[in-house]
Parts: sequence; C-alpha cells; structure tokens
Amino acid sequence: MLRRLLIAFCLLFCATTAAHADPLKGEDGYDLWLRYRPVEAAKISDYKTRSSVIVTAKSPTLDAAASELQRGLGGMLGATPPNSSTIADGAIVLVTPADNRGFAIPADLDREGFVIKSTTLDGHPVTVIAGGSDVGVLYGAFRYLKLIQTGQTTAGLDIQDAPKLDLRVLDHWDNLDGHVERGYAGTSLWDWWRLPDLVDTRYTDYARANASIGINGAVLNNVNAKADSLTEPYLKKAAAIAETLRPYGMKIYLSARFSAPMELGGLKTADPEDPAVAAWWQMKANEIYSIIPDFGGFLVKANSEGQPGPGDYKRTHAQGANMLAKALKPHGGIVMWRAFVYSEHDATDRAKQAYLEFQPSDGQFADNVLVQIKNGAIDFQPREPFHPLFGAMPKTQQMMEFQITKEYLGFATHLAYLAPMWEEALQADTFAKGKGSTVANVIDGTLDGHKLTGMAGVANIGDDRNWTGSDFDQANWYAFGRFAWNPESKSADIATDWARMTWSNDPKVVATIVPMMMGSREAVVHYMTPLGLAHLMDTGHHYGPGPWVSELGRPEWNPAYYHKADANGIGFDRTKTGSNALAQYHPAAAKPWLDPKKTDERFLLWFHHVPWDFKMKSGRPLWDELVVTYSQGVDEVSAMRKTWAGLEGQIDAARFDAVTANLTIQEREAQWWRDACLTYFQSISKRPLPAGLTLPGTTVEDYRKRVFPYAPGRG
Ligand code: BDP
Repeated sequence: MLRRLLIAFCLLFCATTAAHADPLKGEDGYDLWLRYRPVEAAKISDYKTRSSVIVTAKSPTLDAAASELQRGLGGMLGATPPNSSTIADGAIVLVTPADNRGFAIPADLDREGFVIKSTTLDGHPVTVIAGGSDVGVLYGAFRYLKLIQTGQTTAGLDIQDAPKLDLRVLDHWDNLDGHVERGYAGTSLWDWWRLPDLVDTRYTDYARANASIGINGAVLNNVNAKADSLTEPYLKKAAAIAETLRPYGMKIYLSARFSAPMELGGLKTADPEDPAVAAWWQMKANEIYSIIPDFGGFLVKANSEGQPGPGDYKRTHAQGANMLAKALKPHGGIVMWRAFVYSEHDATDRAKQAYLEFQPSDGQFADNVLVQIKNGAIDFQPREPFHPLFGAMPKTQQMMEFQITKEYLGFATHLAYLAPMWEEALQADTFAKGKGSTVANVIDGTLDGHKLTGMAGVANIGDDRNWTGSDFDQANWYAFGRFAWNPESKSADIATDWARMTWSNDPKVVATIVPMMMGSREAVVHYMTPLGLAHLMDTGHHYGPGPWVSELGRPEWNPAYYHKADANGIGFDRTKTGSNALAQYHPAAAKPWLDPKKTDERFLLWFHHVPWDFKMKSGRPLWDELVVTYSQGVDEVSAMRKTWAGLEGQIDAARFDAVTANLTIQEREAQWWRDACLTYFQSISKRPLPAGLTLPGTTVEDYRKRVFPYAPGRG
C-alpha cells in the first residue's frame, strides 16, 4: 500500500514538475493548424493596434467569423478584442454587400471571395474584411489570422482572393456502423447511432478547420453505400450534421446507392429509363430537401467493384447520372459521378477501362453532373501518370478526386506529404488544346469554359484525438483544402504555412521540417514502387509488400498483374506492342513516353516492359538501378528520422514523441518493403546485388507467410 502511495505521489509530482520544466509539453494535435499560441512578444503590440475591436453585423456565419477572430487573436496576442457595433481606431470591420458600412466592395467579388484592406472608415484607421457574402468574410477572417500565425505583417494590407473551384469537398468513406473504409485515424466522426440527439461538439471544430482552408462540402458516407443512409431516420441524422456545418459555409452530400429504389422502394428494377424509377428518385429528392434544405447532392460509385449501376440494365453512365441529376435539379443539387470503373469480365488493361467506358459519352451528361476522376488511371498509387480522361471529354465537367487517406502510402504511420504528388498531377500537360493544357486548367473550367468545377479528397479524418491518426497527416488535409481553393498552389508554400502554424515559427524549425516533408512522398515511391512500378501492396488491406501475389481470381487484384516480372525483365507494356494504353493520351502527351530510352524513368515500368539489363541514365543496368533505388528509399527514411531527432526540445514533447515513434515504424517498414520486394524480384531476375548492397537472406516464402488479419481500414 505504502509503495503504491509513493509511486502515485511520485507520478503526480514528476508529472507536475515535468510540465513546469517543459512548457512545450502537452499538445495533443487536436487544435490542428488553428493552435493560436502566443506570438513573439516583440510583435504583439504591433498586431494589437490593428486588431483592437471587432465590428460586425449579426448572422450565424458572421458570428462564427467574429468568434474565430476573438479566439485566434485572444490566443496569439494575449487579450481578446471585444465585439462592438461602432467603428473605432484599429478595429477589424467585417462587411458584406448587405451591410458594407461605406466600404466599396469590388463589384466582381465572388460570393465566396474576400478583400482584406487597411483603410479608413468614418475617419478611423481600420482593417476591413469584406466578403462577397457572409462566408467570404469567414474565409477572410481565417486569412487574417493566418497572417499573424505565420509571422507576417498586418499593416498596409490589400488582399483579394476567391476560390478557383466551386466544389471543394471531402469524401468520407464512413460506414453507418462507424468503420471507415481505408481509414487509419480511428472510427468515424459521425456518431450515427446517437445522432440526431447527440451532436458532438467536434463537428463544429471539424467545420472550423475546413472553413479555414475553404472546404465547402462533405460527403458523409462511403461510396460503397448502403441504401439506409437515404431513409428518413438517417436523413434526420444527416440534417443535424448539416445544421452544425452550415454556418461555416459547408454543405453535406450523400453517396447514393443506385439500387435504392429496389431496396427501399420495393421496385423490381433500378433501370434509369424506367419512369417508376425516375419518379422514386424524384420523390426521394423532394423528401431530402424537405429535411435538408441546402442539401448538396449525390456522389455515386456505379458499376464498380460490385456496386449496382445503370450498366446492370445496359444503360450508360450518362443515362444513370442524368436521371439522378434531373431529380436534384429543381432543388439546385448536383451529381458527382465517379469514373473509377473496371470489370473482372474485361481482360483489357485496367488502366484503359475508365476511358473506354466514359469517353464516348462526352457531351451527354446533364449540366448539374460532374464526372469525378481519380488523379491516375489505376488507383491512388504512390506515383501514376495523370488519368487519360482529363482533357479527353471537353464537353463534360470533370472534377478531380485525390485520396488524402494514405491507403497506398503507408497508412497514417508513414510520413508522406502528398502535396507534391497532387501538384505533379495538376501541372501535368494533357495537350488537349495545345501546350499548357494542364489538368489544373481542365478542372478549373478555364480550358473548356465550364461553369461547374470541383475537387474531392477522400478524407483521412476519424475520431482519433489528432483527427488524422498522425500529426503529419494533418498536413495532407490542409494541403488538399489549399489545392481545392487554388489548383495552381505550390506544395512547398503550403508546407511552409502549415509547418509554421502547426509546429513553430522558428525559422530553423521551419527550414528543417519543410524539406523533410517535400522529399517524403518520393521516399515512399522509392521504397515501395520505384521506377514506375505500381500496386505491389499486399492484397485486401494493402498493408506491406505483396509482389508475389498472383493467385487471386480477379487478375487485376494481383500485384503480379501490375509488375509483370519474368525472366526477361519487368514492367507493364502499355505501348503498341502491349495494351496500347498510351494511345488514350493526346499524341503530344504520349510522345515522351513512347520510347523506353527516352521515357522519364519515374514512369518507365508503368509504360514499358524492359530487360533486366536495360541501360538506365545512370549507366547502371535496370536491375542494379532497382536495387539502388529501393535502398535509397530506406536511406531517405533514416535521414528523416535523424532530422526529426534533431528537433528535440524545439517541439512539444508529446507530439515530438508521437512523430518519433511513427518514423521508427516507417524506417522498419521501409526496410521490409525493400528487402521483400528485392528478394522476390531477385528470385525472378536471378541477378546478383550490386557491390556493397545485401539482403537479409529471408526467403520469399517467409515474407509470404506474414499475414495481417487485423490491419486497419479494410474495404
Ligand atoms: C480503392 C479502395 C476501395 C475503394 C475504391 C473506390 O481500395 O476501398 O472502395 O478504391 O475508390 O482504392 O471506390
């Protein structure tokens, strides 16, 4: 008993002294990039003079803007500026077209856009945050706070900005039982069981975080949808979430199961050309809008991986999408129809199937439909060339789908900042209308003059305290919002802002973290799928390597289908001598990939099957290059771990330790990836390792025997 008491006393005492000794202790990641910690003392009075009072009119959104400013300024400057209705020196004045207080709002200001201007109103020097609407003001308030969070001046401001895309949406692959498909951050945020009575306060913090980066929509349920989410009880639950998100400019959407008229309506068919089916959807849409007046619309995964769809009735995707679009149209709703399709009954290269199914329907989709296309033609791999559908359907509104959750890049454990991958996809040139027809310009509507534009990100958010399962995965949520706001953004700028807001404004810390983030995705490519390889992950859960898997029923579920390693060489021939997937690209886009000798080596094995002794740019034979690149990936992770270790004492202890633990796991798993893949490929290439590099001697059989029945995030 005495011993226990002593231990308890010691624990308490030690914890208290440690907290005193280490002022950085105690962050748990919950605050994301909205930490609002005190700024440098030297700057406080400067900022304060321009943020003394907040002058605003009343509306739930303007209230949210004002209270965010109070929270943020209070935290960073040590004193919370009061709300006031009268303009005074140093006030922040929030204005909208409905109540502009004499400030001339630019006539062309977008509804969601804002102006932040240092000016004079009623003879007082003030900062005006003007929005094209209330939500524009909210976005402006977050931008103002970001200036202080990132150590910039708030003097002489003249900023105008607006989102470049209309729909900036998170897709939650959340099931009604709380499991998140491909989720690595705990279970679903949405407590479907207790909603609508219990509305978790976290939903407000979720909405704040999204509004801070301009995300304006959330699809609440998994694309592999249950019809139940369209029943009245679940619509009422969704309505409670919608109500919480509304002041923050967010709409909710639902994934719709195409066969719902049969499952819920008792119809014998879900044929989109059957009038009874169309009538059922119209009735359902009317019901939804009676419960959720600003409902955004439907996301649909049809005729893909076992989901029902119009193809079940020999109808096209356009016929299916348009039928739903018609039901939503009177209410202002839209349809996001996914192009992620491939069939087990089709022996065609999987990378070609979506194009073959969708491209002929160009021009047939209704004006409230967007075709939602993954960045690459296979499936969110660490590196893929851009999807050939981009730019190939000029009469169709195309939106981007990125995966924020890291299904194929090491789950939440591996540090991989995805923004460089997204920037690579967005800046890829489709040549659809000549040089400079980038994917970014396809999706922002400028290339083909489309009105409705968008970007979706498969969310990495769950009920983990730090939201995303790891501190660095918050950066991917943040970066997604920034790219959805402006697809021309630069990943290094985003990383810099995020690091400053999330970790520290100390230039040394920023200069350490940003390069580490910028190289992290490439490191994953190196130790998982270098030189254009793809989909080597073990089957089902996609955790760890499984290049040897070749016996599953559906050919394209086997990693061996993708690497095609044999005694002669390795890689997927997508030229004329192979699947000719290259022909789906504009000839100018395809040209640099036609000849293996000229192909950018990062895509070599994606497009070509080349001999093991193929001479690489380094002068090394391909086999040696493969070994060297895998090894380099491991070295890069070791370097990240060491770099991070050097930040000890400059980062709060709890988050520092959490990142350290993840990097330790990542280093071990990178080594496993390298060793397992090279051991397997060596069993086929029969070549020695280049001098100085070794393998541990574990057999392919031993690697194959490792099974992970409890790996998270299963489909
Ligand atoms: C794959 C995932 C699967 C998803 C599918 C999709 O493995 O869980 O349902 O994509 O996007 O990447 O529909």
